[in-house]
Amino acid sequence: RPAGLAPLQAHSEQTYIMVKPDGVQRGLVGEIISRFEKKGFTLKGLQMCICDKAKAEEHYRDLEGKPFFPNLVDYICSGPVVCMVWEGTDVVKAGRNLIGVTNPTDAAPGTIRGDFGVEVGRNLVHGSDSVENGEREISLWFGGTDTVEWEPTMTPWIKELS
Ligand code: IDP
Ligand code: MG
Repeated sequence: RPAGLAPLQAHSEQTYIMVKPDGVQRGLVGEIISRFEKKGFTLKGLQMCICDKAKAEEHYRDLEGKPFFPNLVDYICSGPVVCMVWEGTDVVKAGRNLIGVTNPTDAAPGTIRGDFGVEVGRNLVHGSDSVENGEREISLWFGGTDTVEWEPTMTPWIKELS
């Protein structure tokens, strides 16, 4: 930056992204990770687990009372999920753009749900809807401990601002 100009701040933040059981069973884990990697985001946490009912209910607590809630909890607990923390500029919003809208029927081609999904109850992947919910979800799934501090050497080729 030229002298005298304050450094500009990029909106670097983290989001919680999860490949749901249908995405794992359909062999789309690599595809989904690849889309976030190629976009230029940084993987800061990665683990696999089988979710229990209590955790699924906590994760989706804002949707408790919806008619589809019991099926949603069963779906999320129906097989292994791949849990990830991704970091980057505006990654919460950009991550949801990569994923596509909730119903795969309406999701644009080029998005994960638009390219691979058919029904709202099998929409392959989760992404946090706000920075605050991202923080809540990361601490729920990662306990705040299992993420990794690192910075890719290519960062200056992805981000003008730091
Ligand atoms: P999002 O995943 O796009 O943020 P939310 O409204 O937060 O969408 O809903 C969480 C999840 O609940 C969805 O991804 C989908 O799996 C499921 N879901 C949402 N609406 C419906 C519905 O109308 N029928 C069945 N499942 C639904
Ligand atoms: Mg949501």
